[in-house]
Amino acid sequence: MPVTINPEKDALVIIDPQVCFMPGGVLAVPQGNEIFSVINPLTHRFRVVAASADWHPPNHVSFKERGGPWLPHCVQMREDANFTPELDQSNLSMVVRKGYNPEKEQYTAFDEVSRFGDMLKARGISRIFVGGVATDYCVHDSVIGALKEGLDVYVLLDAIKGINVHPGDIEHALEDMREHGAKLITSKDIVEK
Ligand code: VGL
Ligand code: ZN
Repeated sequence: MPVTINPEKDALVIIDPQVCFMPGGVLAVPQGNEIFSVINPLTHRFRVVAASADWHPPNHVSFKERGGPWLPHCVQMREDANFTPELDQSNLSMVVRKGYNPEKEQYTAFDEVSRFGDMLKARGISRIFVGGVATDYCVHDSVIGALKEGLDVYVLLDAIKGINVHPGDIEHALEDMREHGAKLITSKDIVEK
């Protein structure tokens, strides 16, 4: 299904392209680094390019020592919260942080504090094309969050990777995004005007 980019209203949104989620990182997403051969060229085809960052305080409720499911990861100001050097940041125009409330697990980049949806709309954006990690956590929840804010959402299947803590998680996440109204495409479907 070819989709024509309109730079006035389309944004590329890259979910959590951070060191902690890349191979060698504490919450490595298998093959997570392979998305950048798709994402980096795409960053030069959009006027608005946004990236989210998982940005946890050291005592975050999602960490094992507080009963959560995850090893400490993406701790504010630490090396592994940085964007991976594999991401081409040269055309990055917005960064949005999430997960900073120590008491709240949050996988979506769209919330009342970040007001990411409003920031995009203020720049004229009504459609977003989403890549990043992890398909079954922050990509899924951010896509659902964006749809709830009335944005049109295209998920780029060749620009996302998931974890599959339980077999089938990635498949379910894709199906759920589709059922909520996201369109699942690949970068090859994107054409210039
Ligand atoms: C994520 C697990 C914990 C993600 C963030 O970015 O998908 N996953 N925190
Ligand atoms: Zn996290």
